[in-house]
Amino acid sequence: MNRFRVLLFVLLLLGLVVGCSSGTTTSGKMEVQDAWGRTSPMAAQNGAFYMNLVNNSSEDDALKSASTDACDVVELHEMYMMENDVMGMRPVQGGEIPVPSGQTVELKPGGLHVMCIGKTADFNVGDKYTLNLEFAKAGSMAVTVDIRETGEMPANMNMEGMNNNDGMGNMEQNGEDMGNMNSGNGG
Ligand SMILES: [Cu+2]
Repeated sequence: MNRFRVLLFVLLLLGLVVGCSSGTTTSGKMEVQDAWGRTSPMAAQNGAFYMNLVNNSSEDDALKSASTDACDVVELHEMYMMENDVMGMRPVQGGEIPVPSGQTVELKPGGLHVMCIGKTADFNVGDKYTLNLEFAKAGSMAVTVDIRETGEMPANMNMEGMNNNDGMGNMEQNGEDMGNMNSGNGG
Protein backbone atom coordinates (compact mmCIF):
# COMPACT_ATOMS: atom_id res chain seq x y z
CA MET A 1 0.00 0.00 0.00
CA ASN A 2 2.73 2.44 0.97
CA ARG A 3 4.85 1.58 -2.02
CA PHE A 4 1.86 2.08 -4.24
CA ARG A 5 1.29 5.55 -2.79
CA VAL A 6 4.94 6.47 -3.24
CA LEU A 7 4.76 5.33 -6.83
CA LEU A 8 1.64 7.41 -7.40
CA PHE A 9 3.33 10.41 -5.84
CA VAL A 10 6.41 10.04 -8.04
CA LEU A 11 4.27 9.70 -11.15
CA LEU A 12 2.33 12.78 -10.13
CA LEU A 13 5.55 14.76 -9.67
CA LEU A 14 6.86 13.63 -13.02
CA GLY A 15 3.61 14.71 -14.60
CA LEU A 16 3.86 18.13 -12.99
CA VAL A 17 7.43 18.63 -14.12
CA VAL A 18 6.67 17.64 -17.69
CA GLY A 19 3.54 19.77 -17.68
CA CYS A 20 5.37 22.86 -16.45
CA SER A 21 8.44 22.68 -18.62
CA SER A 22 6.78 22.19 -22.00
CA GLY A 23 5.34 25.67 -22.65
CA THR A 24 3.41 24.20 -25.53
CA THR A 25 -0.23 24.76 -26.41
CA THR A 26 -2.04 22.61 -28.94
CA SER A 27 -5.31 22.93 -30.80
CA GLY A 28 -6.08 20.04 -33.09
CA LYS A 29 -2.77 19.53 -34.84
CA MET A 30 -1.47 23.06 -34.48
CA GLU A 31 1.16 23.49 -31.78
CA VAL A 32 2.36 26.81 -30.36
CA GLN A 33 5.68 26.53 -28.55
CA ASP A 34 7.49 28.89 -26.26
CA ALA A 35 5.54 32.13 -26.66
CA TRP A 36 7.49 35.03 -25.14
CA GLY A 37 8.03 38.77 -25.24
CA ARG A 38 10.76 41.16 -24.16
CA THR A 39 10.68 43.03 -20.94
CA SER A 40 10.01 46.76 -21.42
CA PRO A 41 8.72 49.63 -19.29
CA MET A 42 5.41 51.37 -19.91
CA ALA A 43 7.35 54.24 -21.52
CA ALA A 44 7.95 51.92 -24.45
CA GLN A 45 4.56 52.05 -26.12
CA ASN A 46 4.99 48.99 -28.31
CA GLY A 47 6.27 45.47 -27.90
CA ALA A 48 6.54 42.22 -29.82
CA PHE A 49 5.75 38.58 -29.11
CA TYR A 50 7.63 35.59 -30.48
CA MET A 51 6.86 31.86 -30.68
CA ASN A 52 7.10 28.75 -32.84
CA LEU A 53 4.07 27.67 -34.84
CA VAL A 54 4.16 23.93 -35.59
CA ASN A 55 1.67 22.53 -38.07
CA ASN A 56 1.37 18.77 -37.48
CA SER A 57 -1.68 18.40 -39.72
CA SER A 58 -1.87 17.37 -43.35
CA GLU A 59 -3.37 20.72 -44.36
CA ASP A 60 -1.70 24.08 -44.79
CA ASP A 61 -2.83 26.58 -42.19
CA ALA A 62 -2.24 30.27 -41.46
CA LEU A 63 -2.18 32.59 -38.48
CA LYS A 64 -4.76 35.23 -39.39
CA SER A 65 -4.88 37.49 -36.35
CA ALA A 66 -4.10 37.83 -32.67
CA SER A 67 -5.45 39.78 -29.71
CA THR A 68 -4.68 40.33 -26.05
CA ASP A 69 -5.67 42.60 -23.19
CA ALA A 70 -2.00 43.59 -22.94
CA CYS A 71 -2.15 45.69 -26.13
CA ASP A 72 -4.60 48.12 -27.71
CA VAL A 73 -3.91 46.76 -31.18
CA VAL A 74 -2.19 43.56 -32.28
CA GLU A 75 -0.77 43.14 -35.79
CA LEU A 76 1.18 40.40 -37.56
CA HIS A 77 4.48 41.92 -38.68
CA GLU A 78 7.58 41.04 -40.64
CA MET A 79 10.98 42.69 -40.81
CA TYR A 80 12.20 43.78 -44.23
CA MET A 81 15.10 45.62 -45.79
CA MET A 82 14.22 49.22 -46.53
CA GLU A 83 16.33 51.47 -48.70
CA ASN A 84 19.85 52.23 -47.47
CA ASP A 85 20.15 48.82 -45.80
CA VAL A 86 17.92 49.85 -42.94
CA MET A 87 15.64 47.23 -41.44
CA GLY A 88 12.01 48.17 -41.08
CA MET A 89 8.84 46.33 -40.19
CA ARG A 90 5.42 46.17 -41.74
CA PRO A 91 2.23 44.11 -41.60
CA VAL A 92 2.75 40.74 -43.29
CA GLN A 93 1.88 40.52 -46.97
CA GLY A 94 -1.59 39.08 -47.44
CA GLY A 95 -2.46 39.84 -43.84
CA GLU A 96 -1.58 36.41 -42.49
CA ILE A 97 1.39 34.22 -41.59
CA PRO A 98 1.24 30.97 -43.59
CA VAL A 99 2.04 27.78 -41.64
CA PRO A 100 2.43 25.03 -44.26
CA SER A 101 1.60 21.41 -43.44
CA GLY A 102 4.37 19.64 -41.54
CA GLN A 103 6.41 22.80 -41.05
CA THR A 104 7.50 24.99 -38.17
CA VAL A 105 7.35 28.76 -38.60
CA GLU A 106 9.53 30.72 -36.20
CA LEU A 107 8.45 34.11 -34.98
CA LYS A 108 11.67 35.59 -33.61
CA PRO A 109 13.56 38.85 -33.12
CA GLY A 110 14.60 40.23 -36.50
CA GLY A 111 11.89 38.31 -38.33
CA LEU A 112 8.19 37.58 -38.11
CA HIS A 113 6.53 38.76 -34.91
CA VAL A 114 3.23 39.51 -33.28
CA MET A 115 3.29 43.30 -32.90
CA CYS A 116 1.82 44.76 -29.74
CA ILE A 117 0.80 48.38 -30.39
CA GLY A 118 -0.21 50.45 -27.38
CA LYS A 119 0.88 48.37 -24.40
CA THR A 120 -1.57 48.52 -21.53
CA ALA A 121 1.02 47.60 -18.87
CA ASP A 122 4.68 47.41 -18.00
CA PHE A 123 6.18 44.19 -19.32
CA ASN A 124 8.16 42.95 -16.35
CA VAL A 125 10.24 39.80 -16.24
CA GLY A 126 8.02 36.92 -15.15
CA ASP A 127 4.77 38.54 -16.26
CA LYS A 128 2.42 36.34 -18.21
CA TYR A 129 -0.21 37.46 -20.68
CA THR A 130 -2.86 35.52 -22.52
CA LEU A 131 -2.61 35.92 -26.27
CA ASN A 132 -5.47 34.73 -28.43
CA LEU A 133 -4.42 33.42 -31.82
CA GLU A 134 -6.83 32.89 -34.71
CA PHE A 135 -5.86 30.26 -37.29
CA ALA A 136 -7.60 29.68 -40.60
CA LYS A 137 -7.99 25.93 -39.98
CA ALA A 138 -7.08 25.26 -36.35
CA GLY A 139 -9.39 28.03 -35.13
CA SER A 140 -8.85 29.97 -31.90
CA MET A 141 -6.04 29.21 -29.47
CA ALA A 142 -5.21 30.95 -26.22
CA VAL A 143 -1.50 30.81 -25.44
CA THR A 144 0.48 32.20 -22.52
CA VAL A 145 3.21 34.73 -23.33
CA ASP A 146 6.12 34.83 -20.86
CA ILE A 147 7.91 38.16 -20.48
CA ARG A 148 11.68 37.65 -20.37
CA GLU A 149 14.91 39.57 -20.24
CA THR A 150 16.15 40.66 -23.68
CA GLY A 151 18.36 37.96 -25.14
CA GLU A 152 19.40 34.82 -23.32
CA MET A 153 23.14 35.49 -22.97
CA PRO A 154 24.85 33.93 -19.97
CA ALA A 155 25.49 37.18 -18.09
CA ASN A 156 28.33 35.80 -15.95
CA MET A 157 30.68 34.70 -18.70
CA ASN A 158 32.13 38.10 -19.61
CA MET A 159 32.61 39.01 -15.99
CA GLU A 160 34.53 35.83 -15.24
CA GLY A 161 36.67 36.18 -18.33
CA MET A 162 37.61 39.73 -17.38
CA ASN A 163 38.52 38.74 -13.84
CA ASN A 164 40.78 35.97 -15.07
CA ASN A 165 42.60 38.24 -17.50
CA ASP A 166 43.03 41.01 -14.96
CA GLY A 167 44.18 38.55 -12.37
CA MET A 168 47.01 36.97 -14.35
CA GLY A 169 49.71 39.45 -13.28
CA ASN A 170 48.48 39.81 -9.74
CA MET A 171 47.80 36.17 -9.10
CA GLU A 172 50.81 35.46 -6.89
CA GLN A 173 50.55 38.68 -5.00
CA ASN A 174 46.87 38.11 -4.37
CA GLY A 175 47.65 34.63 -3.20
CA GLU A 176 50.16 35.88 -0.69
CA ASP A 177 47.83 38.59 0.53
CA MET A 178 45.08 36.07 0.98
CA GLY A 179 47.37 33.85 3.01
CA ASN A 180 48.47 36.70 5.21
CA MET A 181 44.91 37.86 5.73
CA ASN A 182 43.74 34.41 6.63
CA SER A 183 46.43 33.86 9.22
CA GLY A 184 46.14 37.41 10.52
CA ASN A 185 42.40 37.33 10.92
CA GLY A 186 42.38 33.95 12.54
CA GLY A 187 40.58 35.15 15.66
CU1 LIG B 1 6.42 45.10 -35.64
